[in-house]
Amino acid sequence: MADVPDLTTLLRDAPTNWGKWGEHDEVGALNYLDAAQVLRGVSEIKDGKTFTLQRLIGDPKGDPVWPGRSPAERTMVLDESDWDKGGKGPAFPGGLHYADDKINAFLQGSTQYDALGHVWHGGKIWNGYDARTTIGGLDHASVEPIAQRGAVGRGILLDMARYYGKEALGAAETFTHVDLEACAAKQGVTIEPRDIIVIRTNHLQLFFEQGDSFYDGFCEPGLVYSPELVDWFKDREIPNLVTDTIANEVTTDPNNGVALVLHNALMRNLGIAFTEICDLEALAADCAADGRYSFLYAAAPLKIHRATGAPVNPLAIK
Ligand code: UVW
Repeated sequence: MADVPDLTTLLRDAPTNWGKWGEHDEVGALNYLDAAQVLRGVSEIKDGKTFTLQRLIGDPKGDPVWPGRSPAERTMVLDESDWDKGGKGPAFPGGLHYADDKINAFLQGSTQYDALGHVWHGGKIWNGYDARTTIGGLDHASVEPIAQRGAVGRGILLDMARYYGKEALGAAETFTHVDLEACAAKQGVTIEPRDIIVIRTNHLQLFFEQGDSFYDGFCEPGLVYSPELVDWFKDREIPNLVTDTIANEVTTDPNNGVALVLHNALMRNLGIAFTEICDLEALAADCAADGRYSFLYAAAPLKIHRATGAPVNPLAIK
């Protein structure tokens, strides 16, 4: 596309929440999730059905990751073979044996929370911190404060794949806040202020079906930027956007050719937490079966000092 604008130009007039929670804030819109929101989420629990939303790390069928990242590698460090003759197994009184392993993983390479300082443009990250404070590790708005705080509230599933009558949304398909509202209406549920928005596309099913060709012309489906969409998220005080795609939004905006506009307009500017690569299949099947699309959502990523993101296994409890 000719004349792709830079993000600074595109988002020149876009609103921010910088300073709203003080000059030292590092968790942004998660501040909306106060005790009243936790109790509102708890009130959605009716029968105790529990769903874990993390995608398996080390899936024998493969781990979908953003192009340029690689899936986690798990290495066995100790197992029973280490106590074979000449092995390195340590000798403990009483004959204890044990298994140990480690992983080498992109912190953004599985179901994960992005730190608010994970993306930026124009030299400023969330809350106006200087982007140079990311060098060597995030001095501000790392994932650590999000991990310390956690995200608990009323979650609402918007099953966009079912709404469009598709098994999975295809590459580059887009939808808007108006479509989210229409999906909610069809599901018989209302999107309330401060809801944690959980969007199902089932797009990653195509990763498992297509293999390497999944990455040809990589462009995930998802929400697409407009000033009205940004206002919608801001006015409803949405704290957290959770999806089952790798990057939570259409990868390249078809209207302007810019990559990951909403990472900037929603996360960098409004402080909305992004949770990516969730597995929403069991939850979605249950919601379709019982017609209840709201639940308690509870998640806390791993506490990792100065990190850009961290793995998480969110819970949805109905
Ligand atoms: C990028 O921002 C590049 O990736 P993600 O937020 O999906 O981890």
